[in-house]
Amino acid sequence: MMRGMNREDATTIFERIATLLEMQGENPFKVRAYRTGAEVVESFSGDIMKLAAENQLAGIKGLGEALRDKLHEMATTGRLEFYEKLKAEFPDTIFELFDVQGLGPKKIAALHAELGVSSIADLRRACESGEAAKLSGFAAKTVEKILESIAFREQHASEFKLDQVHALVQQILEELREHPNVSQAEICGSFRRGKETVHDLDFLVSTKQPEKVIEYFVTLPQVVDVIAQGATKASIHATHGIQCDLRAVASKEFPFALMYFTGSKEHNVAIRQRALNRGWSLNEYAFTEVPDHADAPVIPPVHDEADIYRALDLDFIEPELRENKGEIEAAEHGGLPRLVQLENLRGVFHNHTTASDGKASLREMADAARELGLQYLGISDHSKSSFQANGLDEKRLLAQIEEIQALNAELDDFHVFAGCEVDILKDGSLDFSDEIMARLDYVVASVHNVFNLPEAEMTKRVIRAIENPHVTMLGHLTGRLLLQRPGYAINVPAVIDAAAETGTIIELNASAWRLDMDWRWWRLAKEKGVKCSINPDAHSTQGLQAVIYGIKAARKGWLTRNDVINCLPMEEVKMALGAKRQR
Ligand code: DGT
Ligand code: CA
Ligand code: CA
Ligand code: ZN
Repeated sequence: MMRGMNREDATTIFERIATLLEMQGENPFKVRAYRTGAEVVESFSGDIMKLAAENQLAGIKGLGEALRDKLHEMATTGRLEFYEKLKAEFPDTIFELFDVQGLGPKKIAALHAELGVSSIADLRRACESGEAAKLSGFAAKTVEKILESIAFREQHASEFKLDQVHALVQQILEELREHPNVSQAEICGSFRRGKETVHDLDFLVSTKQPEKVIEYFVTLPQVVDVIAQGATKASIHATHGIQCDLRAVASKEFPFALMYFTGSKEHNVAIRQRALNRGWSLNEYAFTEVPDHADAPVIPPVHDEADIYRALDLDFIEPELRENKGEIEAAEHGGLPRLVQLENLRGVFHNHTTASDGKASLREMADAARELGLQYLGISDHSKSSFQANGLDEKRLLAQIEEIQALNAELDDFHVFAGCEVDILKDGSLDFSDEIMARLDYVVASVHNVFNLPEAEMTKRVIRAIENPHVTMLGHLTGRLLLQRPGYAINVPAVIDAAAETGTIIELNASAWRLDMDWRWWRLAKEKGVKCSINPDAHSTQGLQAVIYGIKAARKGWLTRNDVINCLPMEEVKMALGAKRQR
């Protein structure tokens, strides 16, 4: 079945139409009609896209006939011809401006009309020359924020999020493994180490026919252009413009090359030093004896990566841990953790439905979670202050709890937990009363607005929220959006301490945009006894798949299944959710 557009996309399109029309100098009433239309679509209580699909929009205040028709078209076809045509009248670069944080549609229109700004490059020039500051509505602070946002984007311009590359990696590995001359194929580099973003992808194969395999690689369907091609290596650009390197080695070199190209560089340097200390040099092809080293032991045979570590008297170090952050010392004395695996997950919390800003209904989400082999699903739609996300008020929340109870009565061997993603307000109070939260199985508390508080104030705000006994877990701790905006200023160790003291779980938000709390903090959290919940923050059935990224990040944070509450079976997880209220 073809899916129409969701509310969020339709809102964005109306907003963009308003801005584009404004740039063209259209009649202000027409511009305002689209802007109002966007607000109506965004805040309408009820499934406006469903009504649009069924032509049931008549009588809704703020939506004239022209807009109703357009909504119908979007809801039924998933696109809008009028918008496509309008868009085509502008340079593509104009849309870069819409992604700049702190730059709303009104400002974009003013910049375009007054200064002819139609790309990020133009915008930077206008800000740096002082021209932008002369426009009304552009305080010095605004201009400064815009420049910061441009710099952040540029700094991360050559990085990719995991959702942009994950499927590509699987496809290319599959294609390489299908080739008759390939005996082994692996992905190395930062991707294998589970980094939250990657610069490029490093593939490795073992083969006796490197030229044939290289020739095959550069003609794969995902290849956009070939950067370089040699006898044993090649580099290409693939989908989204990401660079993919391929190395071809002989079978006996494969474990050495796999370890070398997995990195990290810092891990490799430390391992190489360890080899040198016993009289062996180690490179991407082999161990070799250092000449004149008097008492070097005999080099043992190596068939896989584990043999390399074993030869150096180390336990096997999982790729995610190879950052030279204590993993080598731990591997000397059996001190490495047994890392959590995707198969250990029994359920997921923090998921949205059409009741707020999700694309799938409660039942569709439950069916999808069950199909993934999970035993339980936690729903946590937004609370009322998140009006831009159609957050639920008390009445709608209580109705949803009843809907969930009815669904549970129907389902055997699967359970839906009734939760809510409750906004942490500016002063650290919560969007719902204790009385309302007490009706829920669990609460995820998150910051969704007022990001610009000083660090001390933001820290106090979040700590006040987690001191509430009904706050089961803390959502996306820093609010960062990878490659788009840094997190807000907050003292993470202080929050971890408070979570430990109050028995609050911290979320590992698994969305490829977030991966927040960051993997670099989890060892500290675990040391303090804080539990993790790997939360997909799914806004669609597809969104549940984000747990894959969350597992990578959890592994990178040294977490085991015992550290992650959603590895618990049904009865135990119920107790874990209730534990804080019982304290
Ligand atoms: P990125 O930036 O996301 O691509 O990160 P990586 O770690 O994938 O970095 P990349 O692609 O430059 O190199 C892949 C691996 O190759 C790296 O993790 C370790 C290894 N490697 C690359 N250059 C060197 C080097 O100069 N010395 C050592 N020891 N290892 C290197
Ligand atoms: Ca790489
Ligand atoms: Ca590379
Ligand atoms: Zn959220």
